[in-house]
Formats: sequence, structure tokens, C-alpha cells
Amino acid sequence: MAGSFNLQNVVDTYKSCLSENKEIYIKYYIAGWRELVSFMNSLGSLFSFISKDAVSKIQIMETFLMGENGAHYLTVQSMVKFELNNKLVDFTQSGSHPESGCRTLLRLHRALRWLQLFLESLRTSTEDSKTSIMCSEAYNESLAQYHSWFIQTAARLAFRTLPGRDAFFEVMNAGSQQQVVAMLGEATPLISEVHQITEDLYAKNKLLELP
Ligand code: 1PW
Repeated sequence: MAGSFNLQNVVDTYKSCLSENKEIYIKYYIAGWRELVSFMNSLGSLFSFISKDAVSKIQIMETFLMGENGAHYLTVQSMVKFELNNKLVDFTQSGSHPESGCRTLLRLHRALRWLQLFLESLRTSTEDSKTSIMCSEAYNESLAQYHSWFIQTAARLAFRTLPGRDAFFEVMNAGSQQQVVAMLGEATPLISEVHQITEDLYAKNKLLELP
């Protein structure tokens, strides 16, 4: 199989994501997303349409990280503090900071919940489970509510083209099905912890509804 996607890389980046005091390093958070994008791109052209938006969000975050205020973007926690203290976050549609780090990361954060649900149902699936159904159930439960009808339609169309469970396990490039399941068992709690820490931080700072 062409491409260099490997489920182990995803596990490794999410492992590096948390500091000792449970802060989330933005560098590794977006590295995890880069891995997932390369995975989505290997799933065909409908998925590269979906991954384009994730790529543009990753790029916005990288620009902050490499910019003059980059040091403030070391962790999600330091970013939130910096952007709020300096009034760099729009709380309404017509502000002057439409692409803050906080609102950009919120989009990735919501999508991460989809991924978490989807990987969890893959992990516990059986031979006759359908990837397309698992994927759209995870989507309906998480990300769909934030998407327009147009995007929902495009996403659901893409799901229908997903390879079957066997091929899907193959694309994850992590050995036998048993090994993939074991690795998913390692990946999902890591993703879930990163997601929960972000969720709590955003809730505390009333950032969960940023336009
Ligand atoms: C099989 C692997 C699945 C991985 C799922 C993660 C990818 C999720 C990306 C969905 C993107 C759909 C098209 C873009 C929608 C944007 O409008 C939306 N972006 C996201 C990431 O949800 C909201 O961003 P916006 O328009 O407020 O800047």
C-alpha cells in the first residue's frame, strides 16, 4: 500500500502530546492531525476534500506557532491565556480576529471527538460490522451538529466510499487485525484524555461556542 501512514505514529504523537502537568503541546496536537490527514488522503478523493479543511486549520496553527508570539502557543493552555488576555478572540461573528487560535483549534477539537468515537467503534467491531455505518454514526453523534447541510451531505457521501473493515485494518498498517485492535486500545484512551482536557479548559473559559 502506497503512503506512509502507520497507526503507531498516531499513538506516538498523542503520547507526546501531554506535558507532566497535563498541558497539551500544540506542536504534537497538530502533528497528530497531520498523520490523520495522510490517512484520510489514502482513502480517496472524497476524503481529500474533507481533509482540505483540516489542513488549512493545521496551517493556521503552525503560523501562530512559528510567528513572533510563538512562545505563547506552546500549549493549548498558554494559547488560551495569551489570546484571552490580549483580546485576540472574537466572541461574535463580526469581530476583527476571525481566525484566532482558540476558534481554529475548537474545530479540530470537535473533529477529534468524531475520530475518538469512530476508532472506539472500530476497536470493538466484529467481522460483519460496516465501516461506513460506524463512521456515520460517530459523525451523527459528534460533528454533524456543527456542519451545514451541504457539508453533512458531502461527508455522508464520502463515508459510503470507505473500504470495508478488512481493507481498513490493512490501511492502518499496524500488523494483524489483533495487533491493530490492541493498538487502537492504546490510542483511544490517549485521544480521549487529550479531548477531555481541552473540553474542560474550553468550558471553563466559555470558548465552546466560538463562531
Ligand atoms: C476516517 C477518518 C476520519 C477523520 C475525521 C476528521 C476530519 C474532520 C474534518 C471535517 C471537515 C468537513 C469540511 C469542512 C467543514 C468546516 O466548515 C468545519 N471544519 C471542521 C473541521 O469541522 C468548520 O470550520 P469553519 O467553517 O467554522 O472554519
